[in-house]
Amino acid sequence: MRTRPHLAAIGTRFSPAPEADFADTLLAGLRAEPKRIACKYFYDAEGSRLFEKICALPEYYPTRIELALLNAHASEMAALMGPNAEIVEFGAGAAEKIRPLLRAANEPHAYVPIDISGPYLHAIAERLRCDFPALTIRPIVADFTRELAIPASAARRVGFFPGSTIGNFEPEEARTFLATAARLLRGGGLLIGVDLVKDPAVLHAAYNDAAGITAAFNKNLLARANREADANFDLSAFSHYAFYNPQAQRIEMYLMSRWAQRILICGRAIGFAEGEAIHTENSHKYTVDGFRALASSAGFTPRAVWCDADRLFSIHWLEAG
Ligand code: AVJ
Repeated sequence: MRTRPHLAAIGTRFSPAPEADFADTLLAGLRAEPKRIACKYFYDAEGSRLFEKICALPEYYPTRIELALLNAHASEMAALMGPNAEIVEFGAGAAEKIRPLLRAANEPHAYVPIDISGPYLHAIAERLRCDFPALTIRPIVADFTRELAIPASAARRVGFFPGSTIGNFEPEEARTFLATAARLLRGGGLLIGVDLVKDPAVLHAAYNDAAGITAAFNKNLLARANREADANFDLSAFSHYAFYNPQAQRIEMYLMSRWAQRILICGRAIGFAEGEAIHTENSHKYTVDGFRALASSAGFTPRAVWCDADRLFSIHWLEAG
């Protein structure tokens, strides 16, 4: 990420490699064995819009249930967050889920949405400013999976990390991320949404929607490569493939080459065998107790948990002592 000069020295790197641009990362990932592309590259402006459409799908329950939990328990959650808090959201996206909390919050000091997609984030921040004119909003364009850098603040800080984005980390990476967050949020806490293990048929449907929006979201990686990395992918030559791996307790998502082919990225050739796949996402699911144990091991004290009646999704308040 481009570190701004006013960012304080709380930055913590999760990866030693310097940030390469999309084309370089793409090329390296497609030359690796097996082929892969990190899921954060889904979220250019087009991918962010497609993800908003996923959130509205009948099969994709997480967004709907999490929003219902936030609406139902906003005042309790806001009370735990405390008065005059600086609320930092990791991966703010459309920033819809923060709204019930902002309405219930006791004069928040500021709202600091972090997102990887700059133009999208600034548009979202503008929209929020219209609806919350008294609120200080300080958007930060950053890749929080690489570095957690937030300007120093005298205010008590609380984190908001909804959507089960934590599920994109491997459990060990999730622990590292949480440990860094616990240091950053000391004296406050973290409100975090976590998708739960459940009937695999429900999980399968959520990542294989009938309207094909998840497939389009997955293939947007290839479209983005064509737009930004001078690539020549034929989107119809790849299949969206997503399934639940019950032993790893995660959804795995792939783009599978339907036949042997050769594509070009910035003039460099990449070969695909028939049926060869690019791994594009893992989305880990947790049990309530399993996630609380992970948070404890990262230095948080797990407190309240909210779940829907069917135990499809959970929101946890983790205290950073
Ligand atoms: C944003 C990572 C929570 O894993 O459910 C949705 C992304 N991928 N459909 C998820 C996603 C395919 C989503 N997260």
